[in-house]
Amino acid sequence: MKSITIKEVVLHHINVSLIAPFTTSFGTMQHKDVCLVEVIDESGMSGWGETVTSNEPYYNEETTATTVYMLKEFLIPRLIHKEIKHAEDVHDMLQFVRRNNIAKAAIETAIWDVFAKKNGKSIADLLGGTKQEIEVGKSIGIQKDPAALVEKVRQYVEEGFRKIKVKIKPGADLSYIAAVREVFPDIPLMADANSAYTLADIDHLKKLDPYNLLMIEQPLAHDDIIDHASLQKVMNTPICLDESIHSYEDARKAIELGSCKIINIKIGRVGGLTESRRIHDLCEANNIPVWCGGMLETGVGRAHNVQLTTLPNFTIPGDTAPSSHYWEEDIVTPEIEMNDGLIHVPSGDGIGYEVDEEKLKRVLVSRETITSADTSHPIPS
Ligand code: OSB
Ligand code: MG
Repeated sequence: MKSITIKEVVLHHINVSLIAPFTTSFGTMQHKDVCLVEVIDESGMSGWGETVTSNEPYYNEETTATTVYMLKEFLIPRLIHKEIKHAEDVHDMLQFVRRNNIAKAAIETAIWDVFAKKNGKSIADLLGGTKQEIEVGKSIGIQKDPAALVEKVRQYVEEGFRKIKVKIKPGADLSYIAAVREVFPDIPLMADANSAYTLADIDHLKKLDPYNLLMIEQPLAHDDIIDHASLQKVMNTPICLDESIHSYEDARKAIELGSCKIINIKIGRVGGLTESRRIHDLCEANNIPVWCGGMLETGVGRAHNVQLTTLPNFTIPGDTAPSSHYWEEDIVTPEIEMNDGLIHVPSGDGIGYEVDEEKLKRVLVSRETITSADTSHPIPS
């Protein structure tokens, strides 16, 4: 394998608007600032990553602004001008900084892209991915009433999505799920609570069991794995963890405790592709199916999700819906497209999609280029 050395990093600050607001139990998202991280190696080759945050720290503790700060003050200074033998090594090189996983993943994934391109392979090939196409599900935000949700579900089922995920919160749960199940008794259906409940809601949550959901995602606190184990003992519906899993170690403990039967892997939340694959492999060895979650990414983050999902234990359709479900125009060419509920994995090197300079310009706020390791902080070597 050919190693790489980063010559410079370009931070492309963009501002993008979703085609429609997306509501979860923690709030509504529509406009967001995103930082696209372009690493350029000594031969002039580029790799791309994305900070999959939003402007507010409501999903986890990071915001776009904190990821940019961490990148500039700590993460880029640690990596720039150093020989990187394999993209796999970057995760450990960044462990001197605690947490801040979305910031770490933005540059780690960009390095996977440039490393794969340098070696003439796709990221999927380098990871050991086996699929030519991946199954896609649709995550639907909280709607104004159950009837509105049923109409959305109808539209997405007709479009061919292989799984429907419905956001829920107290006051918008049982009646919504019941309404969908009445019209669609057999579709693969799940609910995502984004930590909106506590153990005091056990009896209420158990009322979801008769609806034959594929799973309920993150019903309890964002930092919990103990109460989820208690809940899983009394609920038939499989629990899937999202917010609680930041690392291989978190996954190992959750599996050991019986806190979940399924894990949602998000590249950003776990700090990159290397850790995503480790969690995938651990889950595979423990008969825990995984699927790839989404963070309303632009084409760059979405492309990385497609590459990761080619690994064999991603047996449940992910949240990687096509570009047109989020943006009037995505920033990559071709856009990410779905046919019959499947995304065809691109054959090109790296992330397999090109960032389109003309499209990028239309959402660009500013660009900054970092060429040195200068920082006022002591950085380990
Ligand atoms: O919990 O999976 C989540 C979006 C933003 C933050 C958290 C989540 C989500 C989604 C959307 O469910 C998934 C997508 O379509 O990208
Ligand atoms: Mg979730």
